[in-house]
Amino acid sequence: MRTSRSAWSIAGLVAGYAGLAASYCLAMVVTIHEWPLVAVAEQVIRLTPGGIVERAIGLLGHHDKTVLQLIVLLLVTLLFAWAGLLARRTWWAPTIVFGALAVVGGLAVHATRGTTTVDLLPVALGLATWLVCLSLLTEPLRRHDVAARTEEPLSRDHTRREFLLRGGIMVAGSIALGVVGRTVGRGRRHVEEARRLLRLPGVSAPEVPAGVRVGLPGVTSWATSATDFYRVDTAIVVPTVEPSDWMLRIHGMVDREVVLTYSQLIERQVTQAWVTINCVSNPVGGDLIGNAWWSGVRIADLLAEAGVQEGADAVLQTSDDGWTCGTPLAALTDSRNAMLAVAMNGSPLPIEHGFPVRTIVPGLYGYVSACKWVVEMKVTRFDDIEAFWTKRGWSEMGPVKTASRIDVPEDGGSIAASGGRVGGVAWSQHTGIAGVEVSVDNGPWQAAEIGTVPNADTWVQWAATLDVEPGDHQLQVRALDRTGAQQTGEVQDVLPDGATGWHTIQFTATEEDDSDG
Ligand SMILES: Nc1nc2c(c(=O)[nH]1)N[C@H]1C(S)=C(S)[C@@H](COP(=O)(O)O)O[C@H]1N2
Ligand SMILES: [Mo]
Repeated sequence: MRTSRSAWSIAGLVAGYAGLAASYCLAMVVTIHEWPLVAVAEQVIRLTPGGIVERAIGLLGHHDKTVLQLIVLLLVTLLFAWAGLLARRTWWAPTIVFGALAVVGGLAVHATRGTTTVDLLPVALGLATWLVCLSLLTEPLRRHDVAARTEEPLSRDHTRREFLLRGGIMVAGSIALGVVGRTVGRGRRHVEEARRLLRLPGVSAPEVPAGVRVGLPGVTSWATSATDFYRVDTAIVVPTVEPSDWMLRIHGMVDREVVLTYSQLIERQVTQAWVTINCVSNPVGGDLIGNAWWSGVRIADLLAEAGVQEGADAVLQTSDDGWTCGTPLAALTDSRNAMLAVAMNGSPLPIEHGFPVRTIVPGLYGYVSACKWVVEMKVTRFDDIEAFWTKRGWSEMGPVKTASRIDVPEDGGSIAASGGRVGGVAWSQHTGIAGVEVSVDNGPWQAAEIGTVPNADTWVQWAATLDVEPGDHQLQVRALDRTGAQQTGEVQDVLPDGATGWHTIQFTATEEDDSDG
């Protein structure tokens, strides 16, 4: 007996819903926005003549959107079944149906909110899931039909079982993805809403100080926007913490435990500063570094209220997601601006950067200090603790190492041989940068100009003018910190406590001024 039409349409349906579930789940995990199906429904409302929409709303009351989504869902359900049927004869016909559905979804997403690559990912994943699932499901059906023609009963039973097994796994997987997406999406939407409604007293918008820029196009912006800020964490799904649920507990080797709610925290005196933070796993010349205007509450004051006991030298910070880091107590109690930050660049922290509260400590790498979604600080001794990364071989102390980077020209780029400009950034947080030098082809070091910065906790921009022979050259950069120490040229990898070495690039000097700066 040959396969029935219904088996093929079921294959189309199961594959179709698996694709919807995958795209829904991804949309919920990577963005806070609605998923492609809802975007389609919204576009239908937009494109339908006003009169019809009004009559529909009159008829259906405020259920109109739900009804519309159900209609769209019913429509795609029919298309899924049809795609399955088409798969009986050709592989390309269902591919076109699914492809066309993905294009409609992509266009709707685009029209609803403009597009970044991230917004289109759920559509792409949905399409890939459709095609993979459909081919996995139709493959046993095809074999079944071959077996039916050759009257091989054993193999027919086998293909039936395989079809049911694969279909069953896909249905279960789709349900699981739907549940995950729903849970993640609901949490995120709530928190995003709470974040949008927050008003933070004492938090001001960033004003980029005069003089920080060297005015060379291509050099990384001195102030980093939240969207351009690097992100490093172990969270696959970003923790979503409601400000109203957030609490910080300061305990351990203290005289009095301190417990703070979010509203108690933001009532306190706000401290604000430009601080550059970077990642210990940033390789020489890498871009895991950013500079922002942070607003928050000084940790030193909170620790003083708790009363730190004799013998403590560390604070074990714990994130809402269980991640931990051990921070030298001295860096949290000395005069530097170590803070529980609530805002980045004048707005509540983005969820990815630790909303509602994260730690910022000038001068230390992120992995020992910059705890995002921080909920607990335990005053303790380094001898008694192990934190997430120190367990994995990274150094206990994480002072930032003086470093510098060439942004212009990029490696392999070109500049004018006569008067060509080169530039980049240099940092040595909490010590400060006193100067930057460049060297061409291992020649003498030549001083670069540097921007003037408001404090020792940020990076500086630098630029220099070169006069070299036309042709291929090598360029190196090194920084001098404010204690007079030279950035080391000794090459070391990022493990265990940060990379060292001078950033080195190759470039071509050209006769005419066709620099790409
Ligand atoms: N909860 C949590 N906080 C964390 C991390 C993490 O994995 N989980 N990573 C740290 C590391 S290694 C760095 S470099 C900084 C990066 O901060 P950003 O993502 O805001 O740039 O966050 C730190 N805080
Ligand atoms: Mo990091």
